Amino acid sequence: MNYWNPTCECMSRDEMTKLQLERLINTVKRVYHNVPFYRNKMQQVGLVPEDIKSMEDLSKLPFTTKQDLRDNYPYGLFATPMSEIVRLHASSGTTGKPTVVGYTRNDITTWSEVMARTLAAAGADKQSFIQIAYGYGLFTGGLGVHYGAERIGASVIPISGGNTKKQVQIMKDFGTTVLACTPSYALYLAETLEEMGINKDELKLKSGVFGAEPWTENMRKEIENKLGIMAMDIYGLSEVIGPGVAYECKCQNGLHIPEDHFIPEIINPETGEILQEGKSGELVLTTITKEGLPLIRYRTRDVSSLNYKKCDCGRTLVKMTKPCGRTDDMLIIRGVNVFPSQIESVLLEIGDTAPHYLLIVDRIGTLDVLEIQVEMSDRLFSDEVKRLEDLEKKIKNAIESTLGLSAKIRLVEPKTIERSEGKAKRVIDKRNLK
Ligand code: DLL
Repeated sequence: MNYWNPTCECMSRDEMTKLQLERLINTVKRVYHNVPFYRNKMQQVGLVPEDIKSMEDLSKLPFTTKQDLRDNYPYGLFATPMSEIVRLHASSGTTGKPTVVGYTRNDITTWSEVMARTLAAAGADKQSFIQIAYGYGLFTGGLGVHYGAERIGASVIPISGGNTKKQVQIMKDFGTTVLACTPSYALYLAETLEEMGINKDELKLKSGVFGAEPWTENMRKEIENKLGIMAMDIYGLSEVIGPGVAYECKCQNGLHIPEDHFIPEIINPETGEILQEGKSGELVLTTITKEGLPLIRYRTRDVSSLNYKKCDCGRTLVKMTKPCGRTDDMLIIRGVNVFPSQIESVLLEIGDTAPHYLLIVDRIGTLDVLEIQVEMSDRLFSDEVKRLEDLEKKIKNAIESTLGLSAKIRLVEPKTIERSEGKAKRVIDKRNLK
């Protein structure tokens, strides 16, 4: 069922563990000898590469964090001479210096491989027309999908982000079958399609690979209905490779991690303790084939859990649950922990509004206040005031009963919340907590 590499995607657990251990041992040796940062960290806890003999020994190794990458900016954690690096990308971090990542020629091959698996799982093949509306540039989205699409032999449409009307026109004229962009941009495209008077049935779109930001099951339904496609979640982060770190299959109930390249763990973010299968916590990833920038136990800050049961699609690769947010994106409002995605889920469940919203958190005196701005649908906008007030109340009650949080709801006019062409900005936190 749509495998790109059945040998690796459907390998038995024993074989996989054997392969992983061999690759892990090599990676640890390589970073110990080539990267002073890793050598120092291992020496601090009294470890030498020969101590890593089984998969359980992975937990002896120290974690690596984004701060470590920043402290060693730009190239301090690279494990090969710069002459072997054929590409640099950088993370889209909004605070501080960006983190720089480097790829050797083999790393680009690995990236193409994991992205080919991602696209094949979404039904793409040589006959596909893949419109890549992720940004090209230092962001890994555009080029990452590009490599996978070329590897598969599909016809690539490298349009990059933005220019939304033109995107729709091209989608129609070129016969795009697979769309690649952020889920928020997919919605914007769907909205623009409507505005341009084009019916989804006039398109050839079959599926989309959406990621780079958290999105809910309700958002998935919205995109699938509006575009008439299967919307697949894809996950990744530049530090680890970019997109290609995990991908959904047609079962759409978790994202497969190519474990022959990346080893996942879930930890309690407060204590660092490893959590059992099924428990939710921070995802930690170790790369075992990367050459340019190998990462040992990298703390992603993304919240997820793991499931090792064989999937109905036949893949044996572990699945991670849809990341619901980042430990550092979690808002704490009057002591209640909330992820923006939980609010999104409630809003879309109610359904009378457009899927565009903004959360504004402020502190008045000592009290945190949350305002949720939600766009009305066109239909609702022309409705009577009474119905709007009722809807505001309904949303307020739903947020209160599901999240235990009282919020001020403000229905705003259609098309007033800024649309995003890349990662959406959903939260404005005015509290100055740092
Ligand atoms: O966003 C790589 C990517 C490009 C992934 C295109 C998927 C598609 P960064 O800019 O380094 O890399 O941002 C990585 O984005 O740690 C998550 O917090 C978030 N993220 C990425 N994919 C998902 C997803 C790219 N499917 C950060 N669901 C990660 C939720 C996601 N969050």
